Amino acid sequence: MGSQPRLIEVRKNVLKQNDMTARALREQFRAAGVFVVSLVSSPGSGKTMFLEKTLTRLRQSYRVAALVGDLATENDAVRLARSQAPVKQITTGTLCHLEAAMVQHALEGWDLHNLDFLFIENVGNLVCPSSYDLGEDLRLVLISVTEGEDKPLKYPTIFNSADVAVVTKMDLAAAVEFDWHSAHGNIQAVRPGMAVFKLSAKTGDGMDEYLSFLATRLARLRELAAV
Ligand SMILES: Nc1nc2c(ncn2[C@@H]2O[C@H](COP(=O)(O)OP(=O)(O)OP(=O)(O)O)[C@@H](O)[C@H]2O)c(=O)[nH]1
Ligand SMILES: [Mg+2]
Repeated sequence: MGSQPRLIEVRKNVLKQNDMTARALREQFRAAGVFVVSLVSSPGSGKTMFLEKTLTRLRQSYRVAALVGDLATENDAVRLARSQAPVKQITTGTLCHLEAAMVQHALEGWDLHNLDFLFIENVGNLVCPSSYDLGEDLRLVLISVTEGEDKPLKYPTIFNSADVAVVTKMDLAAAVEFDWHSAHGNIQAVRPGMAVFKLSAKTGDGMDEYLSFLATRLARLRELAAV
């Protein structure tokens, strides 16, 4: 009982420090004109496969790179590197989320002016990453059809901290009797008006719409910078 207020105080300070670092990162990203997207989801939703396809497709027209967080392995960085884009792994040890300072550290030596898009795959977790700003322009939350339509209702904080949602593994929708209207309704109940894309990273169906959305957001960023 007695230790609880102190724990809350320590947590507040950690978050405050993270917000300050995230603000510095955001300024750095703005100055370089790079559009930064972070990806959050539960373990195994398909972040890495989706990101590998995204990097491969965008690389044809844009300069792209990625950071990827994982507790213990470098597996995802190895997979993402198949896209030929520059990729760096951040291993968090026991931490279930990335923090702004880890992103800052991982970017040391990278000239952000040479990039159009930077992607950050967070550690697979639907709870921990929600309170940690990474300085990103867009936070994207993924859910896959195999997880159940109720996940937005059960994990509202992560959906509230995100800007767009992607429902992936649509190629498996029929097999698991996925109910799109229910899932979409639950996302809207938690975060009214949120843009939702449905796609399959495996087959590529639905990727075009999402990729043009990203292109539009980058163009808007560049227009604002030119004013
Ligand atoms: N059928 C199908 N399988 C997919 C799709 N996307 C990913 N998968 C599979 O789902 C499994 C998990 O995918 P990952 O990309 O590793 O998921 P992740 O979210 O990066 O996982 P963590 O980093 O461990 O949190 C793999 O076996 C993928 O091949 C998809 O669109 N369709
Ligand atoms: Mg992954």
